[in-house]
Amino acid sequence: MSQPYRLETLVIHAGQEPDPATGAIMTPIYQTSTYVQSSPGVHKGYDYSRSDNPTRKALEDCIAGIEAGNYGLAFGSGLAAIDCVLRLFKPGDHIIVGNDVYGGTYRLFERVLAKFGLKFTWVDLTDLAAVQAALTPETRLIWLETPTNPLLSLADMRAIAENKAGNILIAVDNTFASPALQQPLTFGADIVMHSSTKYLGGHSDAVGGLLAMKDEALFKELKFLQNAVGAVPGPMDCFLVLRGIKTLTLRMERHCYNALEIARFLEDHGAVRKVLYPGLESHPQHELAQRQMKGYGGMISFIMESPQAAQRMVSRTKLFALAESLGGVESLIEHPYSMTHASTATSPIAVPDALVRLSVGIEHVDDLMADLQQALS
Ligand code: P1T
Repeated sequence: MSQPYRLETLVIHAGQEPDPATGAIMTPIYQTSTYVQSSPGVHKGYDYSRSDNPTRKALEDCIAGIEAGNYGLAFGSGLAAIDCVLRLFKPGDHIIVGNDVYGGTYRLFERVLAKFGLKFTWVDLTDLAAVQAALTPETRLIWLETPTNPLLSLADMRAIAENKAGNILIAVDNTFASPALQQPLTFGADIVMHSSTKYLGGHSDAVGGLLAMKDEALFKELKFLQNAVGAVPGPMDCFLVLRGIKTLTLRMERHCYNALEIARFLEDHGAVRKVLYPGLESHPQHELAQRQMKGYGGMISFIMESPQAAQRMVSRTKLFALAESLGGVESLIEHPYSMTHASTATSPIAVPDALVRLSVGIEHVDDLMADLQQALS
């Protein structure tokens, strides 16, 4: 099932049919490592659960459907999904990366993969001339987040895809927006990646990663790597993500509504120096956000007067829980400099130390604003 259905329908049905054996409407959790064969190599499509598992397959087909792709792959974490993409390349290959990304992505690239000879250039992807200038004959991949974690700047996916040479892949980490707000493959990206730990799962109860793509040859290479390297998720976690995705479009509507209200409230608050949210007219790429996204998302970052003020604020909220991660139904608050992005603290892409990041949940917005108000007072 793919294109004739709209996203609100696909999130519930893509990749999932009632179980042929029992009629169970929910995809069973196939909690098995192996599958009986009638003679060597003769089986019902599954031989070992690192290679394939029916619950995982349903999730893989689901992400392909909701990201407007043809193929999906599931992993044990978002970083495992990113790592799989990077294993397409060889020593000496060059990768352009946005200069604002999740701290763990930076750590994986510079502290793990650079040792294997991959070369990374960190570029402000809001500046198309800078992207052009960073291209070399060895460039094989442009890796981007949009909106970025944690500064919420946007990359113009269509413009970047149109301006690069044919042999360079574009991979978009769509974790912050989710396919409910943008489908990168429709803007010319080759690979879309998710930490399904976040909005896709939606309930802060499972760690996972996903990839989706259109091209069959690229899928085959990545599928080979998924099995050869082996960082796959278990069936229970796949089930939880499938269940979470069913309410994705509904949840995103409320995340977006609450976040815009809160962003406006913070922008008017005297204790806040600057609010970063693509839905605000003050955001430098608000016009691109209107063009590229169907909503502005549930993530807000803001800069306080000092690091001390930021640390104090994040320790004082009661409803917003102080925790890493994002994208769940409950609201979270954190201090990126010392928490999610601590691995970049001494790097050229360090985040401001007075920055606070919110993952705005789907509680009543008045309760959320009252909590922020008391924490800022
Ligand atoms: O945590 P994991 O499922 O491995 O996903 C890594 C990841 C990748 N990409 C983005 C944009 C992310 O935000 C993350 C994980 N981020 C957090 C844990 C966080 O609090 O920002």
